[in-house]
Amino acid sequence: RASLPLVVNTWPFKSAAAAAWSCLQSGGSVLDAVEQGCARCEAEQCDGSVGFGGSPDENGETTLDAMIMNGNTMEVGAVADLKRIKNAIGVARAVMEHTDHTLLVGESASVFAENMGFVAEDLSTNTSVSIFSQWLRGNCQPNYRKNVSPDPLKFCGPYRPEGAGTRGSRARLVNALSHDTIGMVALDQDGHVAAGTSTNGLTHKVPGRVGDSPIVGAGAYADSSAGAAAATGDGDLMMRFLPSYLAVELMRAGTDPSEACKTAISRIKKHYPDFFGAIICANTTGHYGAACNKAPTLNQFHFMVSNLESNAPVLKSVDCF
Ligand code: SD4
Repeated sequence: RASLPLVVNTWPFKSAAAAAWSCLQSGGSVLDAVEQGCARCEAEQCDGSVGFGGSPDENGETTLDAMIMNGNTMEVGAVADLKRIKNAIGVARAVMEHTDHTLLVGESASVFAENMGFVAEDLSTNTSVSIFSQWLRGNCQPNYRKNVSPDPLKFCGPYRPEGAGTRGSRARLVNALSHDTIGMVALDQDGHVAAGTSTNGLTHKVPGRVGDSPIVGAGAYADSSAGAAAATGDGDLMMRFLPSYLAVELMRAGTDPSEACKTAISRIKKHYPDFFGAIICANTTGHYGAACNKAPTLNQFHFMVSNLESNAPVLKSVDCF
């Protein structure tokens, strides 16, 4: 049954869902709810794949991507390749509220954040250091490079096994580490809609790599006249199809949210049958849906729904197709 207000988020990130729901219930706006929900994941390092201390890149550094979108004004704030700042979605919101820009990246985004009063700190932890040093000690596969001879890749040492840097190793890595972005949509009774994401990207990514999460229409999209959506999964592939935008546009045309999510996944599946990814969405009447691609390590996708029916976050799941 549909009901508003409503918060839906990717994966079983219950504490993030609870933070967003209690924010809405205590009079916060949908933007506050999305920001606080995603920030909870950043602070708790949800699955090691959101926030500091996860997914070291080829240099061993953790960098963050995040975005937030106001479906009333269509304003967006986003940061990508953010360094040294833990609260990426907070910085994304500051971009939205204190600049005329949409997306700030890299070192300059970090300087912006520091100037806005965000604390600069090392995003490495014992965990991220050990993931990185294990990779260096092991076969040190450049998982996300293709068509390169070993020679230019000095950082990995002399040994590189056959097949390193092929899509095969990439698919294994994306799945094996169960890399899980938080994507969240929130809707209130007055028709306000917001969406957001936060992630630390992919482990051993090429430095400078930005995924789908901070890209409008890819990682998330919100339009108070239609609904909102957020995606998770292999961002390098998914961002080519703007799945969140597609789901929202389908809902605008009257498609049921589950079908809208399925169509967005199908569009990607046609080109990349085994891609790892899922999407959630909700329309302005409070109906929601989710869909995921059946991949070697993804049969079922779990997500959280919070509305007045339970007055608390409830774990839902959908079978991948
Ligand atoms: C990315 N989409 O950076 C993110 C990762 C993710 O589930 O969502 N994994 O590609």
